[in-house]
Amino acid sequence: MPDDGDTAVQQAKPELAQPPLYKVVLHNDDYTPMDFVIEVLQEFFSMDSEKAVQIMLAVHTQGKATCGIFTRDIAETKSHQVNEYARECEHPLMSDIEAAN
Ligand code: NFA
Repeated sequence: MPDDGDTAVQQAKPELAQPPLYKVVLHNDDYTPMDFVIEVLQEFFSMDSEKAVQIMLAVHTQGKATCGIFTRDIAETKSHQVNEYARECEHPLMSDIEAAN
């Protein structure tokens, strides 16, 4: 490329690095109704009812399960939205995020 006098000319990289990914993790509790958890998984994570039941039961029996894997901003936003919606509906359901790798 021609020299424009700028000493900080960047070379194009062949590809950008992949951004770090985060899991949204849903936690079990003794009070949130199963149907409410299924509704949350369908609405916030676009699961069909079969997948939502499967993940709800994994949380119920194993204590926690991953609902989805996203970039950090999207994972944080989804987790906040789930926690806020559960609180509005007066259920103790909680999610948080964990580094995926
Ligand atoms: N453990 C809850 C119950 O028995 C159901 C539940 C599942 C809650 C998954 C939170 C997450 N009603």
